[in-house]
Amino acid sequence: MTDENYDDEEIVLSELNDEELVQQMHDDLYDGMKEEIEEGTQILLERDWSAERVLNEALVAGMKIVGIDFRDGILFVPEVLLAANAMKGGMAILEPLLAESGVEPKGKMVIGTVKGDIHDIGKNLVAMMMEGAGFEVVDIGINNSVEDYLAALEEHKPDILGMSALLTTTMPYMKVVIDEMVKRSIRDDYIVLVGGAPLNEEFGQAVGADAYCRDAAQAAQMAPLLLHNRQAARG
Ligand code: B1M
Repeated sequence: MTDENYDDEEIVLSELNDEELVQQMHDDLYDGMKEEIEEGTQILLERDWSAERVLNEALVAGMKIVGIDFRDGILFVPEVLLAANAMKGGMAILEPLLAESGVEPKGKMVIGTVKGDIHDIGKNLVAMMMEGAGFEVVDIGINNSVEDYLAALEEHKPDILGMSALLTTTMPYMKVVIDEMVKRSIRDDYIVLVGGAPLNEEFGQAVGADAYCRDAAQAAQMAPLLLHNRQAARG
């Protein structure tokens, strides 16, 4: 077979073994190929992969590669938007699986990305995993001001406030929100969880959050524990 023929050959995702398929999905995510990502996600699920495994090994790992080339100036905003859109295609298929819990809500969470920040993939994942852990989640979207957060707390009366930030320039805004809650004497009415790639434990403490969550799975593990401790402390 000549190279030319080889190039013309279409890749049939279902004929790839698991390892090749995951590799191909990383490439397809990089190229923003939403339909292929949806198909690959479906195939892995049909091969009895858990939703968490598909999410972590095929989608999140692929997005990491996109992030590195974005940082290094190899990919630009339009390409990254396409990659994000492809990732959302896969996530939409995983969502019902990650969110299924079928039990009484353990509590309620309001979650949103902070002002000046439009990254929402991580936040969406946290929302899905929290639903999967049995929480009712009110997602207030991106670019939220203090007023937006306070209005959502007032309206939905959640147990937990979750804030997400992906930029070093927007993460300090979390402190603005928490400081305002302190000023209004409502800080202790809520458990405040923060997360996002540039944050760390120290930052979470510095802004006055109850906890920093490294990823969505940790948020879903930590939330019931903190809620339980708070209920126990209040007798
Ligand atoms: Co943006 N971007 N971006 N971007 N982008 C980053 C964050 C960046 C690290 C890329 C890079 O340089 N390597 C960099 C930030 C650098 C910095 O601040 N130190 C960056 C930049 C610079 C920018 C712009 C400024 C670029 C520009 O315009 N020149 C611009 C800013 C726009 C704005 O917000 N005002 C911008 C724009 C964009 C797009 C619009 C193109 C797109 C976003 C699309 C969308 O979200 N709908 C985009 C993307 C996709 C990325 C990267 C490549 C991927 C982010 C992502 O979705 N990751 C990102 C590179 C990276 O992070 N490695 C990058 C996958 C997701 C599953 O992970 O979001 O970390 P993550 O969420 C995790 C945890 O962090 C945690 O759980 C999640 C799941 O386990 N978590 C929480 C997150 N939120 C939580 C909340 C919680 C708990 C846990 O609450 C309880």
